[in-house]
Amino acid sequence: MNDLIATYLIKDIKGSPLKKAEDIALGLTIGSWTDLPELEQNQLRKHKGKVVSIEEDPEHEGEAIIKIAYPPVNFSADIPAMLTTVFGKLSLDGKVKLLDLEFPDQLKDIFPGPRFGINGIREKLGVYDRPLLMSIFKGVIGRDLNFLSRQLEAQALGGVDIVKDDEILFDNGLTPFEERILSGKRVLQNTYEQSGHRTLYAVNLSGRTSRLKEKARKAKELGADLLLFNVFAYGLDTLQELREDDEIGLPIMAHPAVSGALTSSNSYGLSHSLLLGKLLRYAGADLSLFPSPYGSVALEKEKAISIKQELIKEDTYYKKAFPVPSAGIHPGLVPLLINDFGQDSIINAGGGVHGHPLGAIGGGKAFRQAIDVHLKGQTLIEGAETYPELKTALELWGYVEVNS
Ligand code: 1AE
Repeated sequence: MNDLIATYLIKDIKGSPLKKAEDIALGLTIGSWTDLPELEQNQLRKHKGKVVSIEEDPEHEGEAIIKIAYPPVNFSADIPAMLTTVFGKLSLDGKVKLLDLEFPDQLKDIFPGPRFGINGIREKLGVYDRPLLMSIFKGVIGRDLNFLSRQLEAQALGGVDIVKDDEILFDNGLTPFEERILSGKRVLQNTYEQSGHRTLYAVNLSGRTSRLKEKARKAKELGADLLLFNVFAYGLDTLQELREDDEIGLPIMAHPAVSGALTSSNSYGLSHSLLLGKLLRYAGADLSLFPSPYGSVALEKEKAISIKQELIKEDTYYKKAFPVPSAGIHPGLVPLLINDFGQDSIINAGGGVHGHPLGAIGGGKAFRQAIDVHLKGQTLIEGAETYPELKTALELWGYVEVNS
């Protein structure tokens, strides 16, 4: 099959699901079919959308999963054209959720996928045998570079592998983009010399779309490690443009800000696995952040796992992207995170690092201890007997043990 196949969950179907499916297949391609004279049918046949399957839900009347095949000849080879074809007007037409898109090989070829992927990021850090640890600057709006530098230093000395900007920190007079990169490099070189531990900094690439490439290239020139990018405030095609630019050539961390408006409903929008998993990976994100099932902005476990699966499934076309289950994470959740998301994931925390009674150094250490303890096959409580930072964290936030 050379077509792009879209799978929809449709609710409240009035009348026959087959009729609904045919209306979509025709409505989003050639408009009408049976009324056309034979000559026109012959001319338009290759453009006609086709109903692939209809699965009615016996428990919910008027609900069905419908697959429609769209011929690639109808659209240009870019995400905006594809999304507009399969879910343009249709996204406005009642309870329709786009669950998945299956791309034929000829379309997969046009997506770049991650430039670095899981292995490339691990190589930058020299860490291969454990999940990575990431932390987030917190409370940095209205603060100056000195404040940011002190926070960065503490996080790095705690043993964090990557420190990311808060997604709400944009270019500003107190901590301008270029200065953040330069001071971040100085701080992280110093901590590396002190501790021998390498920490990378992800700077928030923000501002008008027309200036993003120029800013990202400047970031590369100044020695930035990674870019944080609020993809869904801009669009997936913008991510793809950044990924494909060889003068930028930096790993890209996709933040899920704004995506909740597109994914959260069970009746409208796009599925989590499609948006935060498959499309982010195809368009070139090296890391995808999404809410974990356990923290402050919790996502149902099945949905969070479905994102992970799309990011790391074997695919000869694309490198794997790091799943980063986030929000409200603390050291007591580490066994659960590793159990559900595997070693090839990133444990990411803001409050869970900075809120530690011993500060961000203690917070980072507690996370690293929790990871080591769990990978050694010990329980967190056993580990807490050896590590005071971990003990303090478990007392403050609690913990969940799993059988490893
Ligand atoms: C799902 C994104 C999480 C995020 O960006 C963030 O800032 C989390 O902060 P904490 O760990 O909840 O404090």
